[in-house]
Amino acid sequence: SASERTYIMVKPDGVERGLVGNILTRFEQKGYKLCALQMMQPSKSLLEEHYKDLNTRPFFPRLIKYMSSAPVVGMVWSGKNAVKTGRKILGATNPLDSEPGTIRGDYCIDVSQNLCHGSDSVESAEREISLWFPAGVCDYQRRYDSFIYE
Ligand code: DAT
Ligand code: MG
Repeated sequence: SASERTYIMVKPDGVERGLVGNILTRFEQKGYKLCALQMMQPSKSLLEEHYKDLNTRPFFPRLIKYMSSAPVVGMVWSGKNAVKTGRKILGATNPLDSEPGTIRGDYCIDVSQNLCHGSDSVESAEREISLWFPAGVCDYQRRYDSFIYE
């Protein structure tokens, strides 16, 4: 439905490289609705909770260290198929496999510095949105939606 939500995050490398506007613009121009936007320096415990499914993986300590190396910019976008299409806009996890035209395909090379995060299912999106935006996000009607949806 048009109210499907996803959590998209510009990682520290994306913030430091000045790619926040570029990443945000792709979701805006696609037609998704911005529901929340925040810059923050996440704590290790928040990152460990965010990535808890990966905590047995060998790269986990490096992942947490990288993710806490600079601020991140988190966003909530809503719209039809936001989770799956959001992942397509980001590109494959490993930038070596990401198609040109995707964010990762266009701007990075190493899987350990792949610029952005996107929720992988509706359930994880809702979990991540509650985790990163415990006070809630904006809910509003957008007149522009009549140009996006039939
Ligand atoms: P995604 O971010 O596409 O959802 P994921 O959830 O499997 O991918 O992994 C989370 C992040 O962890 C990923 O964006 C980059 C890092 N990562 C994944 N696999 C890795 C690997 N083999 N080596 C180093 N970092 C890795
Ligand atoms: Mg993931």
